[in-house]
Amino acid sequence: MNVQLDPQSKTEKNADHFRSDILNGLKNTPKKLSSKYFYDKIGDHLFQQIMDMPSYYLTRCELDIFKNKTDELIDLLIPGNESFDLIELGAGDAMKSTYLLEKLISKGVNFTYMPIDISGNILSILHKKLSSQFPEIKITCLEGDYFEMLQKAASLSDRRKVVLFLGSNIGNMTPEEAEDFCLHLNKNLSQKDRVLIGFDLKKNPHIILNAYNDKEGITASFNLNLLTRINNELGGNFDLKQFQHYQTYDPVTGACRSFLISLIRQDVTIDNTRISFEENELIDMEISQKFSSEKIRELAKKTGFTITGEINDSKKWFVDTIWQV
Ligand code: AVJ
Repeated sequence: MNVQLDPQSKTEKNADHFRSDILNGLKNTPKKLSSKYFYDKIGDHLFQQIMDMPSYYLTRCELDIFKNKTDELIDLLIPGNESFDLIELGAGDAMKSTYLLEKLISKGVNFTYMPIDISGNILSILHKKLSSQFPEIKITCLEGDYFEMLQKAASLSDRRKVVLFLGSNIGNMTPEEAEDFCLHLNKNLSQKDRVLIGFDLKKNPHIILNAYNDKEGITASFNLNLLTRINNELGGNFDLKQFQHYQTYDPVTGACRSFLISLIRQDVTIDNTRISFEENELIDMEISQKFSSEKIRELAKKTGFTITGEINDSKKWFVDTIWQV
């Protein structure tokens, strides 16, 4: 078993990135914070609670695919029995991919599982869970940004790659960012590699808005926790009571967005930097883009990929698509 340990310099580099991203984002108009920073220990826990909410259908839909259509997935992703690396971008707790791992291990397929995540906390939980559930699994955890760690994964072996990008994580990118991401991915893969991308589909707008606008306020806490994180890690003094979560869904564009509203005119300091908020000024926090099949096909085509397979959940609310260069 092989764990990529986090050298001290890297933790410091991550902290520097965090600080400069946050300060730069707050200089934007509208002010902007990146949702990739939601996932510290408390954020990981809040996201687990979100996945448990009856209204947050995404995880259950994709779980339906991974539980009930595992053989189809394997046929599309893993032709033959050549050894390969199974790289998962934003693996989190890997709840869905565990069904795939289980099947592959029981078939005696030779692969190394490489989960990539920005949260070192969730990776250490995952590593512990998988090595006790599957003592024979080969696993290399990679903590950091997608591309940096994808490059790291590529430098560790020259085997065929199967890349998983589940949960509609791609929806956290704007359509332009998603296009850049896919182009970049395309340049870094070869013909024999496969990518599985999960997309949340457009559906009745009420269902979508309800998934992100829960009355319990878990999604609100998930957003507000980033302010707490800034207070704790960057010496900020955000007063959480003076910020309110606001969720929107635009059924025309498919953009589901979350914001924090400053309830009063106020100054916040982060270390030595002062940031002024007008009353009702917004912080753009997160996009969770929803897709039509046309948009998915368009994205693949524009970025040089061919879609070789599509698997829906039984409600057809979600789709896992298989891409190749
Ligand atoms: C983990 C990116 C798939 O956008 O649906 C859940 C994160 N944000 N509720 C999503 C999230 C608010 C989630 N992803």
